[in-house]
Amino acid sequence: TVLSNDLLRAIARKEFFPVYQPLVDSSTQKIVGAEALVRWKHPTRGVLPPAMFMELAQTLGVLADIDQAMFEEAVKKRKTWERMLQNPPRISVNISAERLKSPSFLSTVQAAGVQPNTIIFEISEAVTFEELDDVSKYNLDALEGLGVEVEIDDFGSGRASILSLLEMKPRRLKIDRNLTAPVVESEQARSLVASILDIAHTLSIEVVAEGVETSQHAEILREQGCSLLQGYYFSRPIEETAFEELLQSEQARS
Ligand code: G
Ligand code: G
Ligand code: NA
Ligand code: MN
Repeated sequence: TVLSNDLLRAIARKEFFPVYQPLVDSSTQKIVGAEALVRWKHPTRGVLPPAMFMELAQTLGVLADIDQAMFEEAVKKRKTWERMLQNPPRISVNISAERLKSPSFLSTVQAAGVQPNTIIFEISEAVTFEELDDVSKYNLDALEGLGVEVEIDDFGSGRASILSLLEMKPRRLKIDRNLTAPVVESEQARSLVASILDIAHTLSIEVVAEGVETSQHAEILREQGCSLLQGYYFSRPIEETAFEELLQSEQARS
């Protein structure tokens, strides 16, 4: 198809770019992180979200290349923010199973020279530990030594969550927004979130709540023990200049 041909050329043409969504500390509500989410600036169709091209990218075998490009951009951006800001946020990038198992993965991460605690990989729970091959498991283990933290994304949406926590020992998990959305109305949803926090804290894993859309969500999830919050209540994913203005105005106030 036309879109396939466009997608195959898009990497070399540098048509992918990140938008950033803030992660805030639940007690101070200050920005401590930024999730980079890919967008495709298509030459004629405008800016396309991942839903429009990720599956095709996977089929065409270029998903790992997109992830790689986003990682390199994140490393560069973090260095810019270090020069620009007193408290630069960490940047998290999403990583596909394809990239995690790629033979060149570790050497590209190593070559990027990442300072500890600055860049995070988010691995969707949909890519459960059981599905990972030996290369991927080896790569995950090696990341810690390279200063890159790992988080499980969309926690509670997939399979074998608890076992994957034990085996992966991620630094953080992000509770899927389908679990956090109902906490305002539903006692049962709050109990579920409390159980996840219990398990996570037993394993010294920090918990991020996704999908925080209202002040009530923020308050309940903070009170329950989520140390980081992310969602439309704080900001939608926005372009880098807008994000940098947000950071600068926040840090100017403090
Ligand atoms: O930003 P948006 O809601 O459109 O993202 C949709 C989905 O695409 C999310 O689940 C997100 O994790 C995924 N995604 C966004 N950016 C990337 C990326 O750079 N690499 C991979 N593998 N997935 C991404
Ligand atoms: O799978 P992942 O968690 O990476 O998906 C991230 C996507 O979720 C982002 O692209 C963003 O558009 C969407 N998102 C972020 N915050 C919220 C929110 O508060 N509510 C809803 N419905 N979607 C959100
Ligand atoms: Na994510
Ligand atoms: Mn997520």
